[in-house]
Amino acid sequence: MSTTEQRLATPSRGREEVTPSAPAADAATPPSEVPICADPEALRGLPAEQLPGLARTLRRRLVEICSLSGGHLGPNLGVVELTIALHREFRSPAEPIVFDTGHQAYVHKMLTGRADLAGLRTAGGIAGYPDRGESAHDLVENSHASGSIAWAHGLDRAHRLAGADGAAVAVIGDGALTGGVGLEALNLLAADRGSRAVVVLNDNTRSYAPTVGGIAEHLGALRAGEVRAGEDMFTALGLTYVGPVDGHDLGALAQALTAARRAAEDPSSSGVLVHVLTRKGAGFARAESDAVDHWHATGPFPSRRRRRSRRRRRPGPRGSVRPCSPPRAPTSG
Ligand SMILES: Cc1ncc(C[n+]2csc(CCOP(=O)(O)OP(=O)(O)O)c2C)c(N)n1
Ligand SMILES: [Mg+2]
Repeated sequence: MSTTEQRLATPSRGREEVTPSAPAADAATPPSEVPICADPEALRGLPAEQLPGLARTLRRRLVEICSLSGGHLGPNLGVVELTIALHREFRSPAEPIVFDTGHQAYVHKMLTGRADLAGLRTAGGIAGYPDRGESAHDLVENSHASGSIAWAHGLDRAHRLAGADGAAVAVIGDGALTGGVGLEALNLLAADRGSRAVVVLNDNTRSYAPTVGGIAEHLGALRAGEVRAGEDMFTALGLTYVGPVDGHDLGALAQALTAARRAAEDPSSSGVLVHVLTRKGAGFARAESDAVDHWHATGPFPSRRRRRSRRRRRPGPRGSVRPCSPPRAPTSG
């Protein structure tokens, strides 16, 4: 058993206050919750002003569900806004979104027919990683880090050869980007003119621990404004660089992803890289303030909110799922 697997299997977290909130430290009144829309087409039709409320519901449910089953809570709390924005800009599954490693795909699952992550990480339940048997939106079954850029680029090439439209997206963390397979794929993508692959770099400055090395320092300099867009390593390689963008600002994300799509569709350009800044554990104080790993992975933990929620649920079901369309039935498992 790996260290992560051990942590996932062990009730490793003490009793805590579960108060998922808006991610900005200085956020004013939190928005009213909006039920989870588990159909990406309906999600694209939601008015933008409802999205902060949707993000709030997703965070509450992530905490409730992981308190029961354990899981990769910190990484998923960090990509709530990013995943919403990705599914609004790109038409999955025709425009595939490949999550690197796949440990941060819970929100993607919740927005694609699996709002309650039923039976997360248990036999017959929703898997902790993308699973082709669960949904057409899970194109790649992974768990191994650093492969997403090659996957997205390969899917993009296949689409172009078949005369199909649209982009293919890789969502890769700053940690996974430093893996050799990721850098190999970036090397090929940077010189492939006409590519419509978009690499979304989810930079939260860490894997379990802070990411180290020259790339981490370069990303830090971009974040700090010491290196400007255009002077970055991605542009130097031949990619189009978009960013850095606040990964918890839904408006800024929408703009950046639209700009990335436009650049990707330019036949004279090769791949595009969008540099997105997020915080692992965002919106859940205990995870955000955890200096060790920001709750990268947790076992089940006690949750007062869960108990309150359970009491409220009786006798009728508590609605966290928008009745916009029935969840897509899993094709198996
Ligand atoms: C080849 C390989 N090495 C190591 C791991 C263990 N692992 C799982 S998640 C993770 C952290 C990845 O960090 P990052 O890509 O920055 O994603 P984040 O968790 O920050 O979203 C690692 C090292 C793995 N899954 N595959
Ligand atoms: Mg990271």
